[in-house]
Amino acid sequence: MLNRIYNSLTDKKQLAKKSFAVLVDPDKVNDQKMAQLIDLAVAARVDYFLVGGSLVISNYLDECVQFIKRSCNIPVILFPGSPTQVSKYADALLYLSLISGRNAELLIGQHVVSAPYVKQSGLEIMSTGYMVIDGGAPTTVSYISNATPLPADKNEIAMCTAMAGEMLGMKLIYMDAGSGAKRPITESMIDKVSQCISVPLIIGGGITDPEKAYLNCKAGADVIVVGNAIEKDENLIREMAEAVHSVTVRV
Ligand code: 1GP
Repeated sequence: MLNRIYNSLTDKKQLAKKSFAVLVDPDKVNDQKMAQLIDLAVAARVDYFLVGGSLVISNYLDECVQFIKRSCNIPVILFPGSPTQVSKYADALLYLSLISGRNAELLIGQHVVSAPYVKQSGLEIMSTGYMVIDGGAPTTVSYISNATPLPADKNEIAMCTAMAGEMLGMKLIYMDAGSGAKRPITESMIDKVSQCISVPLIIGGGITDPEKAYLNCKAGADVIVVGNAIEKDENLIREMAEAVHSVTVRV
């Protein structure tokens, strides 16, 4: 199995280089919008596109991924809200298990049902311990997952959850306050978790300004994901990418 994308993540982590990922929700874009986003992302040296959402209502997933692949060399990583969101045209797939919740379907059930289909896709599969952290208000992911988010001030629970995920063999940990979260994940939680795991740590949900992205990286995030704020102002791509890439050494 190919490990190209995962190796890029671990190589950057070893060099203390931070990555910036733009999250694209296929329901909210079209070819014209994608063309603009791609131009800005290429100019800003964005590291990855994440494509997916808790709900995907339109049929634009395959087209969206193909459009990105035709237009630039930025790798496309699927961030699926359900097993139907698999596109063979992407480079890799975050194989998410919701380890912060106790919903057996999202821990393992849906994986069992879709395993042959996912394998046949030929995608690089990156097992990911997905942790939904309380972001101050119900988000689509917290509702859809039917699982209680991890309390925002319980750093020790987050730490133990991430450690358990890593020891179970997960290759990435993704802590997410949910799209459009009122309160993004705190630096103290990121610090606590990042010190106890050695796999790359992805952080997203409610990050709306470059300063927050910078502080998250300083605290130990390896990849920053921004979706909502860029949907509102795509010029943020450049500022966010600059902020993330300016962090090279962890404090
Ligand atoms: C959501 O982590 C992502 O799953 C990104 O969140 O849309 O709030 O940037 P935003």
